[in-house]
Amino acid sequence: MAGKHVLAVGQLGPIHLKDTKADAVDRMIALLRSAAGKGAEWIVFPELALTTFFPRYIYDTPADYDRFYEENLPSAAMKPLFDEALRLGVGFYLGFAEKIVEDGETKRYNTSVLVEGTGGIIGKYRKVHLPGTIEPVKKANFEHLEKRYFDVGNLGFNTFASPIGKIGMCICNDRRWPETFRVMALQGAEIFMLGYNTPTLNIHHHEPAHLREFHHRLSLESAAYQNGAWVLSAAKCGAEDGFAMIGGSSIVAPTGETVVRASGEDDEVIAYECDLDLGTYIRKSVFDFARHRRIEHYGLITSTTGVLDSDE
Ligand code: ING
Repeated sequence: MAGKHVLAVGQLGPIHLKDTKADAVDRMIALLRSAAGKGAEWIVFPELALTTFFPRYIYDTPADYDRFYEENLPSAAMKPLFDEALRLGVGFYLGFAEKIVEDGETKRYNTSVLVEGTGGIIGKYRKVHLPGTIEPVKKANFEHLEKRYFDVGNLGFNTFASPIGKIGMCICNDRRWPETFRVMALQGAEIFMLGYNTPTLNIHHHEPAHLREFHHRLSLESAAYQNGAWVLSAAKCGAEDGFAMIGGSSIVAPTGETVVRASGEDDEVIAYECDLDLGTYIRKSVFDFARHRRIEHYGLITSTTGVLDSDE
């Protein structure tokens, strides 16, 4: 797909435990309207955009945490957003916690969905790279328990045809793994959309605070350049019940340059006229996969998980 399209990112500020899903949806509808006012054809919302980032808390039974999940698509909570997007003719990416019965088993996924401006659901993705732990580490006044509350995504990394071109989706920690983007770029992805909730404090390793934003930006700019694609990222950020998460929602060009970034840590729309042809030149020169890649030397990437013979 060629040509220029105005695309937007709808950053969300904090969602507190006391906030309802309807509160979150009302805020996203306001962002949607603002994006439409800027001529946007699509808007990207954050990961787990309907609730607070609940994997920071310790819950013992599904009865304690099932309230954070959606059991239908669209769920009753999401429906007003779906309806308004259809009325405005704007497509969107939405992150949410998904609870579903598959082959007779209850599964829970950290999921994102792609909905076209004509209302059709054109894609779904379930987060593959789940950070954190199953059991609490008790090193700070919060945890990171995505491995406790979500199953590993079982849909893989796919691309989805849309009126603005081939879209690839991922979620938060996925952006730190180059395999995420390469697998979708090998399927023709021209635009990557992702949401994230990234705590400012790393509870697993001592890390200077400035590195959080740097690694976020580095991951996206590298992905954009090395795959010749646009990258749109939406934060849910600010202090949720006092637990701070980074902002930095951004739109990155296929050259690897961040062309627009959110300025604050509250609800905010950023938009940019993305020239899809900018990606074409990157993919037909420095990263012309067909001409330059040598897969006969890449076998270890899919044949081994950790470092060979490592005693680390
Ligand atoms: N959050 C964080 C992220 O990957 C994290 C967790 C931060 C892991 C920094 C490692 C380093 O942005 C989610 N939700 O994945």
